[in-house]
Amino acid sequence: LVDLPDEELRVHTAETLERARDRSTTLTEAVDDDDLVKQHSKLMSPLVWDLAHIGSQEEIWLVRDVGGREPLRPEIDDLYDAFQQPRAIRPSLPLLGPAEARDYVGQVRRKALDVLEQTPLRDGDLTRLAFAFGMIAQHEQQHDETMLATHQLRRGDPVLHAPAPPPASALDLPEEVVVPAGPFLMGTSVEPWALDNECPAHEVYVDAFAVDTTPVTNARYAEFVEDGGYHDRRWWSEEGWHYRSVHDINAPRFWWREDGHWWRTRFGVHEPVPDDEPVVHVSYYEAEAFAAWAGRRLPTEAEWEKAARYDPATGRSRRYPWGDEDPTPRHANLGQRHLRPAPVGAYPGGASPLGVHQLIGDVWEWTSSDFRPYPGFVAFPYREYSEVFFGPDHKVLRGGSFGSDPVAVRGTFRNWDFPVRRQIFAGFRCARDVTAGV
Ligand code: AVJ
Ligand code: FE
Repeated sequence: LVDLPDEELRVHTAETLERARDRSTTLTEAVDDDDLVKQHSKLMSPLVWDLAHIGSQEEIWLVRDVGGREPLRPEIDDLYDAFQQPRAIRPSLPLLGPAEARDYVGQVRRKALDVLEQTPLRDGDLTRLAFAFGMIAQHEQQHDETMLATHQLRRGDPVLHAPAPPPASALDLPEEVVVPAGPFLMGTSVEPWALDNECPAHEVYVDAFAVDTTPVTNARYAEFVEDGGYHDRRWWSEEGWHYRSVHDINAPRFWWREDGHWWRTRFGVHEPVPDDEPVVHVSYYEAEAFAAWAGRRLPTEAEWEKAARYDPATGRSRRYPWGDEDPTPRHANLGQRHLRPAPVGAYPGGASPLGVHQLIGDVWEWTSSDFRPYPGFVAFPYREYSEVFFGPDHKVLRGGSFGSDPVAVRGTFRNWDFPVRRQIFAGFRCARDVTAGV
């Protein structure tokens, strides 16, 4: 983006906003109006809330704040304020109906594009190039991923369709590789659309460690289940065991057992659990228990990022595992092109220099780290994006899933959630300590 002439940057930005809107439209047109207004799970909003919330944020940040324009519908600000309205009560609010919500987001978008035409995109701070527009495109894509998770929780016949992901072409990968001890540059001070919590870049020393070359597969996870892992207190943290027991959790969300085989429901399709895909829909506590059972541990966030970005040949941190080039379908399973993770080994073109595969896309990966600010963190543009979530309650997830758009994933991108969450498209990979020289 930094090298694009102004006019191309404007076109790129408008196209990025349009791609997000096409996806929001797909996700909300796939079901009828009843389905849009109803709550499929207490954890999720009605789809029609997400849609109007997307418009409301765009109105507040682009139309009013950046554009200085008159409010379109100031009376609905509070209804779509995520902090004022807990998810569980959202269906009982006097929300815009489906037709009204569509009309509203369309009106906001026309004004936002007009603001884009009139606004200087370079404000002298090269790291914040057209940032407000990039942030709003990411915000819409994040809610699109949330809406995709709502679709996964919805009962009924399949309404979303997509081709199968590519097959594994990198075969016989080693189970793990060693990342050498030493410092690397974590986070970023130059990525134009990085969110506040990814900044600033800072050097971090990381001891040598071994990391899995791929996310943990369903087949491997099923071994843990069949070995009685969910009923063996040894593998679980105190909170994890409490959570497992209270909710009587015995397998990943959406799995069931029939005739001696594991089955799963995936966007309304019932199918055998595929052995070679990364496991998905596990909580942090389950990931942690699996790792303990396997004699391993989850990577820290710094370890994950070093495995993903560090280039031992130059000592530099890359934007992505494969280099500095934006993600393409050759690199990673992103953007809801496929409605599932791809088998491990399906993206040799996306491997890191050290040979770690599928760090970006497929499944979000739980790390052992709490969500905390980097040294020198400054909240931008508002405290409610990240700062209010810092602390021990949230664990960091990295790398994006098949449901994350490329604009909303980077080598530095940090997601966070409660350790009990399973409806998100989350899996994990394992790591272990190695002593120098091994
Ligand atoms: C970064 C995915 C945790 O969805 O709660 C959306 C992103 N922030 N609207 C979320 C977000 C405000 C956020 N996550
Ligand atoms: Fe939001």
